[in-house]
Amino acid sequence: MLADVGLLGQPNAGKSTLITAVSNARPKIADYPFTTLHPNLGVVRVAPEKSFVVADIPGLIEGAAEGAGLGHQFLRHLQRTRLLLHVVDLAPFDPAVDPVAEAKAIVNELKKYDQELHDKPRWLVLNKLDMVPEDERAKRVKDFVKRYKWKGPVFEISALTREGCQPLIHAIYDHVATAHKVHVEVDPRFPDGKPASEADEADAADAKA
Ligand SMILES: Nc1nc2c(ncn2[C@@H]2O[C@H](COP(=O)(O)OP(=O)(O)O)[C@@H](O)[C@H]2O)c(=O)[nH]1
Ligand SMILES: [Mg+2]
Repeated sequence: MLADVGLLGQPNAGKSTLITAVSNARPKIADYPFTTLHPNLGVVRVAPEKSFVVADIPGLIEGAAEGAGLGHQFLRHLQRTRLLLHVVDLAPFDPAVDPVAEAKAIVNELKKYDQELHDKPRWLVLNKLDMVPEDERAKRVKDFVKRYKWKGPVFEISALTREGCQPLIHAIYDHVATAHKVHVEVDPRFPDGKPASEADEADAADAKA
């Protein structure tokens, strides 16, 4: 695994702003999308003993499955995460840009590249809600979800003002902590459970003797 969570979204969706808002990572905001091959990793601390790792994968664009914009490297990184957060700019500066079409284009790349990556748990994170007048937000979100035909989890945030970011990181932590547990329980190398500590290993040795 590279990280618990991978960020996915069009350039300018607000991935770097989000990872900066919730973690210790300090990527460049609004950087040229293809200046780095390497994902930015950030630790998100939910409570003193509770944290998870998030990876900001820059530069995922249409054509990535065919290798555009170093697409293969980025998609490969996403395979090594447990949960994908699909960040969508719900208030694009250019009114000709349709957020639904943008979102579909990215998901299409996942599907073309690897069905398993497409089928990985993926949550929708609708960003830049601060740019939408408060009395229009509910309608804008509802309309997006309907046209995008989305049935999974949806979070409404502003990475800039951090509105909605706390409920998101708590939900992620709960998901990731559960996924870890399930993973350990079904680890085929240890059908009787993985030795968790030296004490357990000593118990196992005692049992053999
Ligand atoms: N108003 C507003 N602007 C945002 C928000 N999130 C990101 N931005 C701006 O959108 C631009 C692109 O953000 P960035 O995080 O670099 O996007 P990335 O390409 O997905 O990493 C920057 O100018 C950010 O300041 C948000 O929630 N609200
Ligand atoms: Mg970025």
